[in-house]
Amino acid sequence: KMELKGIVPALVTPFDRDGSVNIEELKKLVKLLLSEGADGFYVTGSTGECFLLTDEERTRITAAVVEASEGKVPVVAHVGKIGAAQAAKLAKEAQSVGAAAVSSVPPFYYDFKFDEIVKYYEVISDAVDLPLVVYNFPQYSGVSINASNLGLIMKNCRIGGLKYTDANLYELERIRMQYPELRIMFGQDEAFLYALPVGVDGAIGSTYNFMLKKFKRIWNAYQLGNMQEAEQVQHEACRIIDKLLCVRDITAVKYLLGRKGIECGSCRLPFNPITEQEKQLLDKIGDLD
Ligand code: NAY
Repeated sequence: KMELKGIVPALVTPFDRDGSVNIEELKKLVKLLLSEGADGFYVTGSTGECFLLTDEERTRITAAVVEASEGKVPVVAHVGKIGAAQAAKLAKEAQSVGAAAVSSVPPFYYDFKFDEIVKYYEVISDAVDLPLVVYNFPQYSGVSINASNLGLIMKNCRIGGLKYTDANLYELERIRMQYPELRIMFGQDEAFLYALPVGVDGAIGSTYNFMLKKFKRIWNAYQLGNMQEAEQVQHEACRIIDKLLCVRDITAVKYLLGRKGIECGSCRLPFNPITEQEKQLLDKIGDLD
């Protein structure tokens, strides 16, 4: 029942004016997205500003999202840290508050060797009874998880899936062919439709916070073989993402959610606050649905 598939928003973390986590707005966002058909939630990931949160905040956020989603969809908690023991501790806490799976980017900094990275995942996996979703995001982590080295992690961990946030669809195809049973969630919203024929099980992304309905339409149209509609909506989404990327994805997503009545505040320092000029650019975006 708690299968990871479909369109899963990588939730933003709303903050109050004083900079503390705004649990009320977060719960409001979860309820809104459930009503729009979210198939799960990915919390305290890159979009959720994970590395700018305390451990206590991360667990509190996971607990709040589990509670607000009322067992209807799986909640995946990103527990990534640099240290294995620290990540394992967060994973245990995520399990205790009801997460359906844990996930982590590879440990970054120090240029860890791949056997060290495998060990890191092993320590997390051993600490909990939950499946582990390996998070490949080479652009930010500096580590590439690919068809050649993924097996080393899979041999030693209870793998629940792979979150693949990279533009290399050839590598994605190689992974899919090599592991037909592996659950793969794609992480580049701007290329969502083009990853579907590779055989991904769904997608996790930041723009599903505010334009989930568009991506549900793309997904449904694709499943029905209606490629023209699927392409048209993907192009609409891409023109919105063009503007988002002139700002910064997280900052822009937070601002745009204001239109839907969800007040997210700014990102934490050292992220810059949004400027008036950036707001004007984002205000030009038409219908989000
Ligand atoms: C997460 O953990 O928050 C994510 O899944 C991040 C996925 C995002 N990728 C990046 C590079 O941040 O949703 C995407 C991205 O914001 C979107 O495709 C626009 O580029």
